[in-house]
Amino acid sequence: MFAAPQISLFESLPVDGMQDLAATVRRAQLSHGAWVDFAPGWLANSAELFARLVDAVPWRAERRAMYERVVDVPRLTRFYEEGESLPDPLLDTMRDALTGHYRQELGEPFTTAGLCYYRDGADSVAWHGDNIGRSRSEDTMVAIVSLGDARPLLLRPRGGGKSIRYNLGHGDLLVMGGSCQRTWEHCVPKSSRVIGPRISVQFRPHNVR
Ligand SMILES: O=C(O)CCC(=O)C(=O)O
Repeated sequence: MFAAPQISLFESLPVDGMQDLAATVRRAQLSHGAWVDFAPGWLANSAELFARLVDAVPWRAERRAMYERVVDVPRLTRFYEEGESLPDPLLDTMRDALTGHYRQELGEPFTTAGLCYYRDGADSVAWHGDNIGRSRSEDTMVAIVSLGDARPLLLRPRGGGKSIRYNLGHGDLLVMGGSCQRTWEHCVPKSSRVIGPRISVQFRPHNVR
């Protein structure tokens, strides 16, 4: 007699609100040994985490020198160093899930969490690579989980070239890997449209920033 395979209802549900990465993430190979993994909607119920982080994180407004003037950095930030307590236990769970999936390929765990709060379309980050520390000379990974309203994250080859665009929001996961921080740049441009706030959570390994 034919016996239908028994599939537990729970096997198809996300663990801790996160989809199984092995089943959902899709990789795009870029030039020069860079790649991007994308898992739309990786984190379910991301609006709840967004609301908790808005209140729990001691957001900082930074200023930086630019063309002989000191200007406001157009977003709020908070960087959590290795070993520092994260402001919400779900961030630990997310970091550990990412380490679980990528550790073999990355060769080490994700250890830090950088949080950026884009209050509206006027907040942004300019073209850059995360190439402070080992990422200046070594391949590595930076994993971004996006919460709140969607904003485009653009990538282009360093030195110029056609850009590619990911619309990141609502629990989407994007991982930049390989040589991406050295050979490509990324940015979140300003927008004149009415856009609600967004939080970006970036997990990085030791001495990558
Ligand atoms: O907002 C994002 O997701 C990108 C953040 C970023 O590139 C950075 O802080 O270095």
